[in-house]
Amino acid sequence: MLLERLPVDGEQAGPEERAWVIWLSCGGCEGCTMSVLGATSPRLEELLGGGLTHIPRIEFIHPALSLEAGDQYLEALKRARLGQLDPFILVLEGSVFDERLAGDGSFSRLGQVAGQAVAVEDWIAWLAPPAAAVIAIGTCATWGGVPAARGTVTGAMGLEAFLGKDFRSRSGLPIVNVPGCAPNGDAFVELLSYVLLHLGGLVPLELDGLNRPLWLYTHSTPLQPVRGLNQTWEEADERADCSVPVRGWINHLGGCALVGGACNGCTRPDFPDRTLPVIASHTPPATGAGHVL
Ligand code: FSX
Repeated sequence: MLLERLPVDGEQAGPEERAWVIWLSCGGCEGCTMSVLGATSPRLEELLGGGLTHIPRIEFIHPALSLEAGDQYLEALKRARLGQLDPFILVLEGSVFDERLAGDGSFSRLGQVAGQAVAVEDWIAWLAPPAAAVIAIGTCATWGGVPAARGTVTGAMGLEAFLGKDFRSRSGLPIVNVPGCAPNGDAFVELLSYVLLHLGGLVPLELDGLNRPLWLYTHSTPLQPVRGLNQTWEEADERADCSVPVRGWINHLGGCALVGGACNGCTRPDFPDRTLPVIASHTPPATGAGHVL
């Protein structure tokens, strides 16, 4: 799918000087954040410093990395909801929980609004429609991932399942999916740069049938059994689309399939139940049976 820049009626396309990235975190391990911190080309700091041609300087509203923590972080979310941070890109890390299953509690409480406790899913529902673009980083946020594995009691799901496949951000973009557990940090920061250029009307944004950046998921690698899981593949040629076998993990170094490690298919929608069925394979030993390490 080739998405051309939207100019909304009467609006002039062109790069902004400043934009906000609002990062929400829900059901995940924060590995996506760690991955993005390691990006080298470009580095996240280059976006924050505003040194990249035609790319606006980024104000990064992140639950752990922003200087504005606690109430100040929430204040930024409230300002975005009121249209006071414009344009902003919404990024979700981690899967969305089904708060209807939480009874009187909550799986993901994030502050209060008008004295009422709110959950991350409320913030997503408020902030996704006015966002210029919405990006799901990591397999948890795209397809549900590990928190949605067999046996979950939280109803964990990906962002598309929560907002609907037909969701479009204010600029007309679908949710941009960047799967991987965790995804390559370079790939994500590069995508963020492209989205900003696209919103400025400078480049097209090419997505594939799963709304992944087309140029990042063109290479596929064969799945390999993970040691210790007695895994075999019925299909000889099961594969996963991933940038790591070509680009490595950080700065073209490291990364599972690039260094001879097993590919457990972490970018696939059926990860982990189909490709890394840890929960099905490892039943806890009976009390007193001891552990074999
Ligand atoms: Fe998920 Fe992010 Fe896997 Fe972790 O938080 S994609 S569990 S490596 O890093 O969402």
